[in-house]
Amino acid sequence: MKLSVVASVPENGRFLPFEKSMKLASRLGYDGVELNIRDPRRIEERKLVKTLSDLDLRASCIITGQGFTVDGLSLVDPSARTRKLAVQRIKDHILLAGSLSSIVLIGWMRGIWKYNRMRARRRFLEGLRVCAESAQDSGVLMGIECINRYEVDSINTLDEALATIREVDLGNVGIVADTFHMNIEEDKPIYEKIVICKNRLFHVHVADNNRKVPGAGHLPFRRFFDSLRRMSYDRFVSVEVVPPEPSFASIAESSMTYLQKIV
Ligand code: LER
Ligand code: MN
Repeated sequence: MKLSVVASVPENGRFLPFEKSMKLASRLGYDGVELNIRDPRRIEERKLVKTLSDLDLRASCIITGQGFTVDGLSLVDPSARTRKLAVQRIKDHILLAGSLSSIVLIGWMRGIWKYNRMRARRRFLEGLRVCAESAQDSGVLMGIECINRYEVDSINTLDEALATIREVDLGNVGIVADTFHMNIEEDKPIYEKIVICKNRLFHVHVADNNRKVPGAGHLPFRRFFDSLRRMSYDRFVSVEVVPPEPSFASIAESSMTYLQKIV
């Protein structure tokens, strides 16, 4: 099992504070960082790749959700042009993920389904399949994140995610589980439920029940990590605190202090 922590990648010109954060993550003993990126074409890719490799940090995963929350791009948008732009944005993330050997997370870019659930599901699967086929060509894995119902109105649970990836039927599409969302949505404790993902668990986000750092609330992380070990899970577990306050440094430090005792 490897540990990473989420950081936002700045768009052109504000790289220095990010570099400082990366140095801290490396010093604290993280194996990698998870990258929150709005538009991969607007970041300094060469600098990013070099910084990570100089610090011996891996990029665990790319979070793509700002494509929807900032730019309004979703795979189920009523406009075919917007759906096409959403697919293109995800393909841009896939290209970057190819050079970083990271996975690509599909969260908020699934959009909102409530206006016509059947049509939305069809459009989502169509878009996802196109992206996943291009990801396959670049050797990139894609993970559908289960997100709680107060944020999105589809694929809230691991069972729903498993049904979805079965339908897509491509080996490079799996699940991203997030302990904060699981604690809201799942019918069993997080340590019991996680095992249903088996080898389709591609990535894990950890935050406590209050979405603060692990250990700041009451989620049973020891038992959760026991389950991951029993599953022989050897991919990344990534700290994702929302909002990322008081600072990257504080989140990275206190999470590592807690996690190194139980991982
Ligand atoms: C969304 O709530 C979430 O958990 C993030 O990983 C962004 O997709
Ligand atoms: Mn998450």
